[in-house]
Amino acid sequence: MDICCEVSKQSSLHPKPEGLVLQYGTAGFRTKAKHLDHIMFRMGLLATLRSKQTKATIGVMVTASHNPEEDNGVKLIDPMGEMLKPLWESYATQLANAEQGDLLPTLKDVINKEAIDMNQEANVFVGKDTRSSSAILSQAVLDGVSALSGHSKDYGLVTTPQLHYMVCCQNTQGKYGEATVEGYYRKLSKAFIQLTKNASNRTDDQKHLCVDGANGIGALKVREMESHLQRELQISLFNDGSKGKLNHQCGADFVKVQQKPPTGIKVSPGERCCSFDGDADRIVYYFTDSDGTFHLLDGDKMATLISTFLKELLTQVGLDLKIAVVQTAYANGSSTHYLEDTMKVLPVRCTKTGVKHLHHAAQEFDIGVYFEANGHGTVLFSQAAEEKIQQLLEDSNINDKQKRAALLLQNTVNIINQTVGDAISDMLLIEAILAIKGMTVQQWDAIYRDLPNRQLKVKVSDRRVIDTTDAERRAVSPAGLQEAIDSTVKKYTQARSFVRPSGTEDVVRVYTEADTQENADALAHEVSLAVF
Ligand code: 16G
Ligand code: ZN
Repeated sequence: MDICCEVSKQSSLHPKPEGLVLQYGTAGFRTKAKHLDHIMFRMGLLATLRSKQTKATIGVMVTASHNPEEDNGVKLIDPMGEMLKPLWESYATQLANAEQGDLLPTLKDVINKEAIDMNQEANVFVGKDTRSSSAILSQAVLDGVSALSGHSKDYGLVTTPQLHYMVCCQNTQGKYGEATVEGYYRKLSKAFIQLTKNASNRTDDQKHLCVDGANGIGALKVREMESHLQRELQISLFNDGSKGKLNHQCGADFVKVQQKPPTGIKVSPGERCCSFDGDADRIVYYFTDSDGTFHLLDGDKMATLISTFLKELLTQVGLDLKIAVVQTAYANGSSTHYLEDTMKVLPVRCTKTGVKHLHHAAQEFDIGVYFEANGHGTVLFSQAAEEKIQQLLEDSNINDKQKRAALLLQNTVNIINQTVGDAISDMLLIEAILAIKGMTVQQWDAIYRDLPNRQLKVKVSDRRVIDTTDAERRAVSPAGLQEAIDSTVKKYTQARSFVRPSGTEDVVRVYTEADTQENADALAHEVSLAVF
């Protein structure tokens, strides 16, 4: 059957509600699940075109991450496991918003613009999170792929980073690993076991970790992974989805925003805990001390621990590799200060919010450690860096200390999911580093003290009137806003503030930090008034 016929026939089973307009944003498409059936079908079509054009496997993940259970969303994954190229994001938006009768012409427009050979084979990997709407929505993606005669592989329930990993493995002919969930567990757990062999006399207490699975896919996958870890990590899993609702009063976003432990977790003072978000691409650590004070170890603290560890190993092996940390404006001022002045992991880069910006900036270095404060992050190693580490291991002239450090570096490369931030991979890396350094979570927390901070949302009639520059740290419009912020900030000590329009919600976000929580709160209040 001719393609036009098949697309028309199939798309009528996934009709677009007239007038509904959605945009492919930083998190792909995301809204109430009931509005997404046509979007899913069309993203199946688009992924097939992208696969034909790149002659590579493309991924489609059905998830709304930390959003409520009633929401859903979809994101496309490019050949190396990275986020979709911006030009194709705009095709995604055009295709999503074409009224039913305009779908074929819009599709043909993309085919012509990109000169796509429709005889080229297409392969699409599909994955989904645990939302009740995900099964039917991922079927709509599969229908879209088959309408253009593409081949699909349905991975079923996987975390977002697992699907990114599969796509990368497939397109590198297995060089990155085996494109199966079992292969993923084997690669990461093998590296974890090798790393923890370098930690002496760990007690059961040190091996123990409480994990809040956000009642989502991460909980399922941690359970599957556990048997591979040979009891080197002993996990108490909470919010495993058996009782509670996805992301409700739990998960990484809740913990980070509320600055308190999730519900559904029972822990003793001082115990090391972490929370995943709903699709397990974010993680934050925390503990509560004996007087009940809550301590959050967010993306900045993870970036600091990881970059310090890597820098020490590089010094030990004597490799001259350029390492940098990439952050966003949300990074706590104390972390930037510590990295730049104490650690001298130079340079520290600041980019706009959104994974693709950080990922891109991190690619410019031999080793780029990137984290958003919200807990999304990973480490990128350039090909040259990986080759140098390998050469070192083959060098018979290095001494035992260098050999040990080189092996640690190699296993660190293997434990990391370089395609995207990955809660499971980040958790294993952090656990391994703490074990090797013989460090408690309290000692890790004490590396530097976070400046008290506050985030607020402000509803305005049109958030697009705010335009920013300097990695979103300064507002260029409306006129006078930045001056108002500057003069308010001057009234406080150790203060900093910025405002930016959200990329995922119809609000303006306000961020402040200052010497005390009261001051950070008061400053946030004053700056919000200036935004109106
Ligand atoms: C998206 C981004 C996340 C960012 C957040 C900011 C990706 C995959 N996700 O969820 O990195 O922190 O948006 O949201 O890029 P905001 O613009 O509403 O503050
Ligand atoms: Zn997520």
